Amino acid sequence: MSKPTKSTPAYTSPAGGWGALKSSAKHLIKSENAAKNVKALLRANQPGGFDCPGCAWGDAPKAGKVDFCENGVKAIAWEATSKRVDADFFQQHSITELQQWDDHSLEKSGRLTQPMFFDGKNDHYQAITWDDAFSIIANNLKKLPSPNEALLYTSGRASNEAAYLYQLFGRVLGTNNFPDCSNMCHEASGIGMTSSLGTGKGTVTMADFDEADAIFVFGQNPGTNHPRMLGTLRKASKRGATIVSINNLQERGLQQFLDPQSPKEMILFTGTNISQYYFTPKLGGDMAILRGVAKLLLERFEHDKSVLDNEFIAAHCHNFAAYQHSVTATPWQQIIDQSGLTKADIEQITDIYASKKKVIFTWAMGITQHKHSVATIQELVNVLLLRGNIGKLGAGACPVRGHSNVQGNRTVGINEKPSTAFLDALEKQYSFKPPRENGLNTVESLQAMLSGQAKVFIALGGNFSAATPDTTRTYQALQQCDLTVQISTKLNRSHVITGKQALILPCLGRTEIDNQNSGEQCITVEDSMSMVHSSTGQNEPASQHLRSETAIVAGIAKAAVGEDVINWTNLMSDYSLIRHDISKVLPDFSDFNQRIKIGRGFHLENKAAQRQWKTRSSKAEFSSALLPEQLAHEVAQAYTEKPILTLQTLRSHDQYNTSIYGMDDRYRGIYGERRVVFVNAEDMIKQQLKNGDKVKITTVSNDNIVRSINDFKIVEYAIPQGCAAAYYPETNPLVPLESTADNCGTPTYKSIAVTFDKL
Ligand SMILES: Nc1nc2c(c(=O)[nH]1)N[C@H]1C(S)=C(S)[C@@H](COP(=O)(O)OP(=O)(O)OC[C@H]3O[C@@H](n4cnc5c(=O)[nH]c(N)nc54)[C@H](O)[C@@H]3O)O[C@H]1N2
Ligand SMILES: Nc1nc2c(c(=O)[nH]1)N[C@H]1C(S)=C(S)[C@@H](COP(=O)(O)OP(=O)(O)OC[C@H]3O[C@@H](n4cnc5c(=O)[nH]c(N)nc54)[C@H](O)[C@@H]3O)O[C@H]1N2
Ligand SMILES: [Mo]
Repeated sequence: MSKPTKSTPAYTSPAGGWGALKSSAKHLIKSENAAKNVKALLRANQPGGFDCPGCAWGDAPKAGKVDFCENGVKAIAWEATSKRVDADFFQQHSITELQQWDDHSLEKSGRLTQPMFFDGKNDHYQAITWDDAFSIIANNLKKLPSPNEALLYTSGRASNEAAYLYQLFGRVLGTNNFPDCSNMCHEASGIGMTSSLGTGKGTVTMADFDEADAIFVFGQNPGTNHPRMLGTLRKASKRGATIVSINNLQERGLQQFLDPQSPKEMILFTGTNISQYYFTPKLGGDMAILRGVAKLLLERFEHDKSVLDNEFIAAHCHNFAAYQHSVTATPWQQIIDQSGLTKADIEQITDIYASKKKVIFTWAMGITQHKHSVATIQELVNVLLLRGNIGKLGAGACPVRGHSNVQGNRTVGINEKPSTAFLDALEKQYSFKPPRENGLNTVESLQAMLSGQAKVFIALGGNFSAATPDTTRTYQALQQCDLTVQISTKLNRSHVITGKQALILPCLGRTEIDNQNSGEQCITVEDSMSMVHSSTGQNEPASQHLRSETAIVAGIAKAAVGEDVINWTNLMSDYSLIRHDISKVLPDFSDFNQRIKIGRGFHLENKAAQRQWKTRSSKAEFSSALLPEQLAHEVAQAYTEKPILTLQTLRSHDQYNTSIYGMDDRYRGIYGERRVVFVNAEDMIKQQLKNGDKVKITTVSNDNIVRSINDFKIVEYAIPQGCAAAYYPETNPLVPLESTADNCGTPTYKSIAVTFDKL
């Protein structure tokens, strides 16, 4: 197990606690709308209130108890700012000028208030009516020789209703080109789990966390990205469950947490220890750890038959023999080299795992954004299967989603590779022929734009230009489009990196009241535990010109494909009609409108959790992939003489993806800056670098493209040798477009081979 080194983060208080309260208060006050925000917060994640737009962690089941966190406060305050980006703003600032602003300054300018058009001639966006905006989109779409030259991106904040209408529009138009943020996020979890378990979703609910004997947290930083999960882990830890963290960095939130919602802890200033065990592998080393655990379990099984759940394996699993063979064939030296842990560490992990009856594995981007992510997720599942840890209370697989409704978006059809069953259901419900060939994912969409095969880009939320890899080429791709359209709440990079023409369509946020012809509307979302619940905005809209995402999608659809097949006007006037349609197309949503009225909604059935396997063999599949022959730095060594580090790109405590709330990363001891790179002391000596030195970081690749970012400050940090870390999106220019996960297409944001040049 890793010992804290001399360069452990400067933050020594528990995560949460007074630091979190102080920071929440600061962000509330800075939002200049403090009273409104406090009122809004009390409605977050409550029956009749709105679903926090912060993250996709499940809700605490107790109604009436406040259920928000420091970073939820930031998300809500960020949306409810009193600042406005209106037509005057765009008159004052040209697009060329705005391109020079940093991401923080762009978003901080405030909420977008009215539709704006860049006509390709004048360097300023100009006000436009909604109808004219819809006509411009329709004309551009109609001009395309094929509907497959259109790309319909979705970020995971859109409601189920808006997302459903959006995919329906695309399919009536004739394309399955639905690149989405999932392609950059948990895609590998969906692919790996579907092949192994027949479901792409987590198999646990909140009730399982109350029963688990042990919870293993892989490649995830909940203290920042899912703070409400720390409440769940705290509760589990307090009742004696063992929590094991496996993370490249020693994240503060995974060590100690002081719950700001516990008066006793706050007054006594005594946090709860979260992880009893903490292991810090090399980047991309998790599959090797898991393979080591499997190897030990199989060895121990020779003497002790209780080590594996034989009955479960015999009754429910397929391909066990092939897996055994693959495990036996994996040498220990490879396991140790790739994981960066010792054999004793792996023995200890195995001891803990084998001594617990009910175990949950959770994971996030530290697992999903590597070249061998799919195989790693399949190995997580393999190890769970060995001891029957799927489909019993207190056990299971839990990919912790990112955006608050990214899981729901997929459920209702945002998928470039839709299932035949889903398309059949659409065809039956609406009597039209949806396109059957697969569409393009995020990286493929960029490639299609670059090669001139895609010309119109529409984004339902998000910040595509900043979130995607290979920034220089991404910009070029977008700039080659005839038209780029952004449906957004706040100004961001994607509004100023435009196609030949561009539209900004400003929408209501999750926290705002949504009035349509039939009255006030609620929307629905699905969290990481597959709980579907309704969300009703409370705040007055930021501007009277805003439309809801659903109404904007309906407006585009009506102009582009007319109302012969679908009556868009009708559907947008009353969202319960959309939910009615969803219940017809997706059987799991039967009685949708009724079921969301009860408590905090309903659970979507998960067959794997009931030990029914929707796989080819109708059993849970052991996957027998071998460990990768080489990791990123080993591959890169052939292309340079210089010392190579593997860089992971991650989130600071003061950001939500590309939305930069502030310049601090409290738990990692960083204040007032973001252009920093965390490096191990030994590597600094090897490269003759000192704390505070400025470096140029360059990607090592063999494609003759130079990818460099300048002016990054070296920070000595407790990180395994050979690894480095820096914030996204500043580092996105380093990620080659072609560097994607095998069988999945997710950019390898967590393992980029780089070199440093001292400036
Ligand atoms: N406040 C806030 N909340 C958020 C977000 C946000 O930006 N801000 N983003 C949302 C979204 S879309 C997502 S997807 C999630 C992201 O949630 P996370 O996945 O927690 O996000 P990252 O910051 O990318 O952190 C990755 C973590 O994995 C570790 N790690 C990296 N590589 C490896 C590895 O190879 N092995 C292991 N074992 N660990 C590794 C890193 O040290 C880090 O702790 O959060 C969601 N919630
Ligand atoms: N290097 C690197 N790159 C990464 C990652 C990484 O770890 N490293 N992580 C990847 C991951 S996991 C993800 S999910 C993607 C995120 O990619 P995206 O989802 O595309 O990006 P966000 O930054 O979440 O989008 C922020 C913008 O969304 C808009 N917005 C906010 N709320 C709403 C709303 O309610 N409705 C609408 N219509 N718009 C809204 C605002 O205008 C805001 O500027 O980034 C990926 N990129
Ligand atoms: Mo994400």
